[in-house]
Amino acid sequence: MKQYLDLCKHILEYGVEKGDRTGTGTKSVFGYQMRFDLSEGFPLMTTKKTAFRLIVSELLWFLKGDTNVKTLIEANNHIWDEWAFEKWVNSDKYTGPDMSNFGVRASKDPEFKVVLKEQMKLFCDKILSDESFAKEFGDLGPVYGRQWRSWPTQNGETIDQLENLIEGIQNNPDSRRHIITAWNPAEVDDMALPPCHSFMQFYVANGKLSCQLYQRSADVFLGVPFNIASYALLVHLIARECKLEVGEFVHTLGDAHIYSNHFEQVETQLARSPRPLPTLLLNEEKSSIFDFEIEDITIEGYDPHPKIKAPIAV
Ligand code: THF
Repeated sequence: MKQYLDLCKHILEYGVEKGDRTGTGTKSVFGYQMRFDLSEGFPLMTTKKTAFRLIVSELLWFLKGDTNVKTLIEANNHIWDEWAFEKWVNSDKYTGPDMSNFGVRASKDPEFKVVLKEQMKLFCDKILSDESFAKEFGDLGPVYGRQWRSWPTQNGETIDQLENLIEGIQNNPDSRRHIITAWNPAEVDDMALPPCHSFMQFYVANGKLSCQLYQRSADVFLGVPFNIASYALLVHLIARECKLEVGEFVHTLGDAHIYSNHFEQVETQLARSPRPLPTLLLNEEKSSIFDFEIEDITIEGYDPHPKIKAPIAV
């Protein structure tokens, strides 16, 4: 994962200091590209321990067309909690302690962080136990799953971009239209967070399937390791269904930034040497990408450096 470490170095060296929506502050560059040859091993970060099971449950959640955090919370995956929680605490029905601007406040005020954790726990418990609450406040709006599997058209129908993509790759591999877009301008304002990984294109040559992703906004320390592994997994799943080998994952970044409260963690990671990449194992018995469950997807030979903790910007 030298490519990733080079990206971190590049931002620290050439990035400009830039304010952002979350109020955290970043160092940022615009436009950067990495390439991962997926035949050389599965690109899961080895310079810090990265929770593969969270990456799997998130991708399966997208693939099933789901947009409600309930499914993730049931899988003990909490990476999307903040965005549902934000909708909840900004609603009329929330009567607990003031949670305005909770992301920035938690990073500056340890006492507030305790209160926030309590409220988040209450929120998650209610999502799990109260179905109508989960329906109303667990949903993130028309985010990835909705756009990938049921993009709404003007005449009231929906487009399954993923199914069309797979059919296209199987029937017309040379096509230059193997595209899925999550960026739906008509619905962006209804999403809890507009898509960061917004546009992907697939490509078939020499019996190998490649994918390029355009990511408009890249949280390089926390998000990007997840994004790389997630898209690598997606390529493996589609390649398997289309009886192709895996080619490259090309990762193109728009605003690529390191948050100011991640600088130290990045330095820690840069001081470590990459280790051999793990291998992905997929359950041979599952025939379709739509049938995969969490336990069908595992990795072997993963021996990373220890985890590095960092706060997420909301
Ligand atoms: N918002 C921000 N600011 N950054 C992002 O990367 C991001 N995402 C998704 C939506 N909004 C975002 C959510 N993805 C973690 C990782 C990925 C996320 C959200 C959070 C995270 O905190 N990872 C930690 C701990 C994980 C754990 O073990 O619980 C880590 O160390 O990896 C980008 O699509």
